[in-house]
Amino acid sequence: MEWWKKSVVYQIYPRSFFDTDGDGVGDLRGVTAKLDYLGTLDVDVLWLCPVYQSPNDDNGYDISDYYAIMPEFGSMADFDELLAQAHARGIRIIMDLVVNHTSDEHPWFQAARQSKSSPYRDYYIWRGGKNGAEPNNWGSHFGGSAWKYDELTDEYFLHLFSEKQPDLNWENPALRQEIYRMMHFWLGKGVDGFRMDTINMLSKKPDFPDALGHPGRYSIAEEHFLNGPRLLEYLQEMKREVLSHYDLLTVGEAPGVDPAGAAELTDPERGALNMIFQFDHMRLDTDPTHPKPRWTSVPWSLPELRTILGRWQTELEGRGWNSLYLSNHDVPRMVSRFGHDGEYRVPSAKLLATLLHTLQGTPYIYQGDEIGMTNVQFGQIGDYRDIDALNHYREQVTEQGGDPGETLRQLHVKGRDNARTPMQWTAGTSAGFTTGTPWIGVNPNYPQINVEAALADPESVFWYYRDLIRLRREHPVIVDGHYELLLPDHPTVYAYTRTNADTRLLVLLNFGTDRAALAWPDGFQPGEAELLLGNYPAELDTALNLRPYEARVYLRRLHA
Ligand code: TEU
Repeated sequence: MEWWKKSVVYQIYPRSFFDTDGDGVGDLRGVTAKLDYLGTLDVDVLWLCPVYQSPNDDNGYDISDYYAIMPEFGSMADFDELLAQAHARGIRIIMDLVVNHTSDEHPWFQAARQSKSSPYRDYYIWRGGKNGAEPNNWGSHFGGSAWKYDELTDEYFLHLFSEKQPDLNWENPALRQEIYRMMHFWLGKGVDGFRMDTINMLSKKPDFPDALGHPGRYSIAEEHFLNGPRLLEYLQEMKREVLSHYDLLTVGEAPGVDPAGAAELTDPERGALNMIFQFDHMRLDTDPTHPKPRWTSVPWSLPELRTILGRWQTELEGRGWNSLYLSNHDVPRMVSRFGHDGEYRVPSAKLLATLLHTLQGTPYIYQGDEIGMTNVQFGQIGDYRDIDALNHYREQVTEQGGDPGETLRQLHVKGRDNARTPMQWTAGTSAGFTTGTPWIGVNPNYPQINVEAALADPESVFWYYRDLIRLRREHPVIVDGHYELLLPDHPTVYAYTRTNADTRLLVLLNFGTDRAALAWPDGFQPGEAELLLGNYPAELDTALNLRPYEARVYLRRLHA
């Protein structure tokens, strides 16, 4: 079995992880300093969000030099040291690969915009205007048009994200070779793979048709740039030229991909990647008919979550491989979104962790989730840092005169800064994240929720994660077992088995705040199976009656 199927990945957002030089910004030495902590958690792989040189319009997702480290994060020597120290502990490191766009401050773009005859012109996507306006009605993910007019050459360039993130033109073979060369540079240093940013946006429909989308001036033209005509061809080329020469973990961020599409991308022969991040469950609590679905929040239901996750389990089995995640740096904290961040914070954080670690696929833990960090409610827009949040507020409030309180509430529930507040290490000043002024406010709940307290409490969320990670190593059925749903109609309980040749695992998850009385599933009567892990003290009674947010994992040997 490939190592990346057996691994647990821990995602680090370096800016918010740990600051060693007091400038209020996390750094690479901060990651190195916490390797022992990560070793205690026992994760196998670290995914570093972008650490390359960047003007930080979108916190490193706007790269101005792929071969240099962002000075705020340290130097290339710091990076080499981190990689060596991680490897010495048996921890692998994957990098973020952001190649749908660069920063507008990248020398390629600087040259490209100077003249239509620059050899770099065609590294980006330029079009003339239409009737004195943008070439089409495509909207940017961060608001406004996806085209920006550049007076130097009287043309528009495409930016699916901020206007400081011009899209690269993958149609250009010279550009593709530059990217492969850069990938070899990092892989040559010994990095163990890539998380590929917005990878299914690389191929746009060449005629750039108008978006069908919503009425209104601009709309996000997913149907014209997701999974485009040449995507698989580009990725197969990347595999041939780069990926196949190393032993790597590759995971592509791929919104709008269904299981059939994922199977195509991750098929060991015809595909190119090990796995993708799918987005179906991230859209569960949004209103798709709204012009800005991402900022809406509608109640989600367990039956829908179960249907989505189950579909991915079943349809990808034997064809590709799943990645498992409930949060990352772009979405709210998972305990606030899918659990209960009040009274049941601890049991619900453990319940979600159980789900994350017992489905088939590779689990991704987002920093801070292992101590049950929650969303934050900043009181004013000035406390927010994310370009997406700031643009949204500007559009809603400043430009359209909307209600500031309502917009702030949207940021409280859905904003990306929820996940980006500093990692809470101690109950001391700034949660022990920095001795300086943190670049973004610390969540005020840090005196209760922090690593120091978690490590000291044997019942903490942290030690429960550590147990889950170890179970994965002890019981191959967690990696390879076939998934089967039980209790398909239960309103609050998600129950499933995972079965391989000699073992069956039973997972019971009560997503409700009420008790749930169940019949014992076949073969799991008291005495027939072993309780491997649970988030409440074991009950001695013989009835099966799950407590609020209770999670249990049982194991049964199939051949005595
Ligand atoms: O995200 C791309 C993506 O598809 C979204 O989830 C995006 O964050 C959302 O539409 C806007 O809120 C990736 C990165 O993970 C994100 O941090 C970057 O901002 C983005 O690409 C651009 O590089």
